[in-house]
Amino acid sequence: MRQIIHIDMDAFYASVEQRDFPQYRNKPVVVGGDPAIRGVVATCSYEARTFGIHSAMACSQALRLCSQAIFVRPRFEVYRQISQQIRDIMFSYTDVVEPLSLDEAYLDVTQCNRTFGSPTLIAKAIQKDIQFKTGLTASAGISYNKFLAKIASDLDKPNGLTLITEKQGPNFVQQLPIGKFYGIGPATQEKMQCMGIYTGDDLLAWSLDELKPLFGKASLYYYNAARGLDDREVESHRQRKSIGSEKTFDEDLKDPKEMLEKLHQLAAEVWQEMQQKEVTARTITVKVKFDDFVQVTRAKTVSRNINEVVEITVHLQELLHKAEIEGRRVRLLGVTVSNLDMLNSVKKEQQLFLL
Ligand code: DCP
Ligand code: MG
Repeated sequence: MRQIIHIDMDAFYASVEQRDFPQYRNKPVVVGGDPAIRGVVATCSYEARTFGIHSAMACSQALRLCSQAIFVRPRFEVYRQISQQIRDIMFSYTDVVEPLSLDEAYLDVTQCNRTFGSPTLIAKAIQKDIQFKTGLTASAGISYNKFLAKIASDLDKPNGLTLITEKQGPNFVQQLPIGKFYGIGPATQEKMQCMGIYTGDDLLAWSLDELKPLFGKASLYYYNAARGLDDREVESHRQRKSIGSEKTFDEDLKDPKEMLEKLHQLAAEVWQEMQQKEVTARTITVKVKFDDFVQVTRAKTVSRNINEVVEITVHLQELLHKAEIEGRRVRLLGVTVSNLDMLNSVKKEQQLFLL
């Protein structure tokens, strides 16, 4: 039986703003667009939620609900850095971490021996580490599968911890409104409600053969979910720290122009891999090994994420020059990019806004 933890930061963007700007604390803070122009609420502080403000609401509506609300623009760069800090903490407990967005992730801690291998104590320790390192709170859900762990983390927000045991699972699911099931969005919810399915208990009455013609491939997932079962694995793509390519030459290079050419080829390979892995990067490193096996690296960190191969190649000459290659023989060259970020999630996070 698996031991899964789902961690979700509390009012993430808004909590970060309240942390960094004390004047926002205990106040209704809305992170998102400008209410004067078209814009939506990305998230809001718990104080703002008491006025009925929530994610995806038009900012103009939020302002109508709460005239004293403080509207702030998102600072993605800061959120991303914190997200990385949180991930590092998670990876110190298990290798099996699946981030879902900047502020939440699944962890499979079945093999984790820390804190006596108790998933509840592991979750508590992670929450404590997050609070200590970032000054922010997270909520944790613990269960024997992803479906229930995610639901559990939402039950006692903020700064909560909820365990759903194997014994409680099936009963718990029975009373759950189907809109809360993972993967059941508004459209499916409506379809199910038309069939008289409002809760897990209602769904339980349907056999797999009955569900199949109506829901196709998703049927088995729904059928199992109604029984508190979910066999999806936590898919960890352990975040790579860098992507690089290097080459040792049959004959040492003496001509700086030729060296630069080789670096361009290596950069093209790196760029190709970056595209395959859907990552972006901010640091470019050139490695040079001389004929006496002395090795130097020269790096440069740019202020914006790399989006084009030229944003790598444009720096190669300068970095090569800094390696002091003039008049020396070079046996190996390498290009590496680091400070990686996932392109997908970056895009997704930004698309959530229509700023
Ligand atoms: N987000 C967004 N647009 C949305 C929903 C969320 O930009 N429609 C962003 C802002 C949130 C972050 O993603 O801070 C995390 O989303 P959550 O749904 O986890 O919301 P919060 O962390 O803000 O609140 P909660 O305490 O309910 O988790
Ligand atoms: Mg959250």
